[in-house]
Amino acid sequence: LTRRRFLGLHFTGGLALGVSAGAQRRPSTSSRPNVLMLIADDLNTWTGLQHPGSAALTPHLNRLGQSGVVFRNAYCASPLCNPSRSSTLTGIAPWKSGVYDNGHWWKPALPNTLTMPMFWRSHGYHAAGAGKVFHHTAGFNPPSQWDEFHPFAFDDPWDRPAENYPQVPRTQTPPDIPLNGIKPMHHEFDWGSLPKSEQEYGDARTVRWAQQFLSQQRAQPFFLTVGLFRPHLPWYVPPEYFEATAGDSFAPPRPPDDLDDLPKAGRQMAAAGARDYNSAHQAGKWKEAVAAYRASIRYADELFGRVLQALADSPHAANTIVVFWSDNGFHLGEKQRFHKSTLWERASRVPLVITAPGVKPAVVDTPVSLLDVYPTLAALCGLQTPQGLDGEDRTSILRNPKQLGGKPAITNFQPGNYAVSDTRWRYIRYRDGGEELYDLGADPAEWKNLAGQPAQRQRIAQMAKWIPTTEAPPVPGKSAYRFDPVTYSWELKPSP
Ligand SMILES: [Ca+2]
Repeated sequence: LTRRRFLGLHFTGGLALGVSAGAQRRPSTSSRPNVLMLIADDLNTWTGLQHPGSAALTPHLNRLGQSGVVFRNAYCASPLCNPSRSSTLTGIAPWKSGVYDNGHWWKPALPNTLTMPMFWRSHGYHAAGAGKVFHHTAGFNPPSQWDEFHPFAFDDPWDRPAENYPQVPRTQTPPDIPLNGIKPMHHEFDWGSLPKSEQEYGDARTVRWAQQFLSQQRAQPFFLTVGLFRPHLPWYVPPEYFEATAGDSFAPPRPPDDLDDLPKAGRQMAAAGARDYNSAHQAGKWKEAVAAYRASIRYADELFGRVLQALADSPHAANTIVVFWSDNGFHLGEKQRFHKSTLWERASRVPLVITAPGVKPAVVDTPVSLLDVYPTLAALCGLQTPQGLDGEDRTSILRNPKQLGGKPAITNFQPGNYAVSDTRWRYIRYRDGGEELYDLGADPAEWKNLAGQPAQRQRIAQMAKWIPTTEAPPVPGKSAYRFDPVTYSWELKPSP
């Protein structure tokens, strides 16, 4: 036995002995499992967890799925970084908090809310984070949330203006940017390999820090969150990942008439993400863009694999819950657009895996929400779920994976726009009353909007009942505040 292994056995064995043997760890926390939360950014369902055609991209996530519970029908509460992450990490739905957009700071809106790291800290855990956990622009990651936090290093500091990224050093844009050759370049829309070693990529740095963290023996249980920026744009990854996916010619089918049966609000939502898609298309590089996104998935998987290997090699392997999720999905041409911020499956259905000591591997089709992560992890740790959370404790599904939930999953984007997802049907209703209904059993890509069919009125009425009947008004936007990144405080400007 190596020393590390020995410590691992000692730690595990100490759980039962902790109280009677007078171990140094506090009895109230010594038997708690650790939590390792892994977060991907803009990773859609193109992993082996939900899409067999993508299994080769994600060997490490596939293995994680085989050792835990894969939620095939998991949905974000909002298909955009900040409202998704803020709602998952606070447990408060966007329509309750009013945090609907990336311009909505959650902390001044919810000053007394116990976020996930704060909740676990309040129960004696050491809360550590690395990379992108809360949204990555200034004002979303208060240092008060963490015992320790390792910040994310951007691969494109030249594209990070001071007002949003005061912590990023100002640099000149290198002359060969954009690497994809598509000009004029719009913010972040680029892909290629940067002239630096793999170890210097921002996500690789995040992962090295996490590996180091996991290798250490600890007196307290930990709540460790590791958030990668990939496969978020720009798709800058080392060349070996482009090479690894070069033979992967996967591209999503795009019927030319796909938008014809959408209501006006749906067509507007499609159009809002069309610019970069059109520019890639006009440059003859749509498939190259798809391949670059997939190379970024391949790299993210490799990095998550390193963290999981570090856990397996650590003293904590037998007593750590692992949860993996992505904040939202991503369009690669479906609905003739790129990006997120839609209520279709491509942007709102996400990967979600939970592994925990004593929980048997399973695949679950019951729809769940990322809002369920917080109460479910709390219950798995034996902690009283905080009051006022909008998600549900799903540990009963972990114990009985065939159990069908009674409720569909709700996804919101901006006030008044909602999607309702059950195991087979998806209903979308926009603020102006526009509707879509899809039979995912027959039409998983949501090409045929059935909402106009009289035979579907009853189904629509049943599904519409799940849409919140009251919603919080949007919180004040960034322009309403003076934010000080040094003291991490907000002051409402006087109304004009
Ligand atoms: Ca995102």
